[in-house]
Amino acid sequence: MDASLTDKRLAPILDKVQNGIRLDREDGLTLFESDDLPGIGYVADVARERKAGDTVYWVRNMHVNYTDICAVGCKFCAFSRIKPEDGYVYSHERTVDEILAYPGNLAEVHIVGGCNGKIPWDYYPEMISRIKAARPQTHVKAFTMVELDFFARKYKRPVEDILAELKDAGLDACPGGGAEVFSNRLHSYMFKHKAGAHRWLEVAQICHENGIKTNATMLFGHIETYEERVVHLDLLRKLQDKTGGFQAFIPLAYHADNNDLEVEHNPSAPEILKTVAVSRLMLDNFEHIKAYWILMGERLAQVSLAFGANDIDGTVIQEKIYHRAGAATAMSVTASRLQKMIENVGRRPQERDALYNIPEWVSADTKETLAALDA
Ligand code: V47
Ligand code: SF4
Repeated sequence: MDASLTDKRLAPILDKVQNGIRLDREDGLTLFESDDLPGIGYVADVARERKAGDTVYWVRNMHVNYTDICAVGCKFCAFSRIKPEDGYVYSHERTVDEILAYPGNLAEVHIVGGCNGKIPWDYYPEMISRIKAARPQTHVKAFTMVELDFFARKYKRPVEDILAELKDAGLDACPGGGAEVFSNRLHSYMFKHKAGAHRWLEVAQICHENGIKTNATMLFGHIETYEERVVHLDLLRKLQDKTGGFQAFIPLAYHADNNDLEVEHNPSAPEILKTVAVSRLMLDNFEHIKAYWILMGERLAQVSLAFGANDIDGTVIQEKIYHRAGAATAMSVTASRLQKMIENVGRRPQERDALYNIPEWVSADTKETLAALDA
């Protein structure tokens, strides 16, 4: 047995990974149930190296949470405000001002908000077209599957129509939030008033079939079981086999403050690392596993690069969802600090846009560097 493994049940899993054989649900469960964290990390690192080499992606991005008013009432959510008078809706001027205030190049704006029944439909395409007019180079990654489902129900239009109009306005991709855990048990207890597993996956499939790439997430570390986590990952993998439309998977560690769920503690660092690793191993058809430093902290995000992650997300600027739920991390980091975080653990930072292409300004820099070398 490989000396890096103390749990002998991991040996056949490592063997499968080394031979490019897909892990099954039972393997996923074995991994989650194992206490051999270094061993799990080792196996995930082998998978990461085969898939992504030494490159770690990062992005110049910012978040816009256009409204916090939401009557859905998910038990774990500290972000939403039920009464309109307690919350806000950004005017387009405010959104554009925030976006223009970003210093220098901006590759991606990440836009999510509550399901606010008082907003008229036109608000959404107009928000995107105003952003595009203000910053034509910036990709707009906006609206989770939950928001798209809400729009379809609220404005009584098929998701396909909604997407077509948003695409015309400039939508480039969708974020991966709102998936929570694909479990009927948890859906009816924790977030019964929004899309469950079947609808979330159906809307994602519609996005992919209409040329819009999306991300996927899993909210873990509360009352879900390991079996439920494995089912979640397996369902994502099945849809990815069908459409190839997912770009990145982001494991979202539960934050316990200021919400209605009777779980008072956050998952531990080992549990977070294990979940990153098992995600990398189960999601063999996902190119990118993202360590979201905002919820892990910078140090743990760096460590997670040895547990299967190959993307560390972005500069962010102003994060509300996790900070209202108790995150003690900073609200933003500079581009140079992000790159240093990656370099300091021996990996190669690669700047990206929302579609994992290299932004134009990087190509220009590279050309300049090459020209300087030739001179
Ligand atoms: O949808 C809400 C989750 C998500 C809590 O696609 C919570 O690139 C933990 O999806 N504890 C929003 N999680 C964040 C998100 C995301 C983040 C970064 C990048 C991308 C991407 C997506 O956060 C929500 C929900 O699943 N969430 N409350 C909480 N108390
Ligand atoms: Fe609303 Fe999203 Fe919060 Fe649920 S997680 S209450 S849908 S803002």
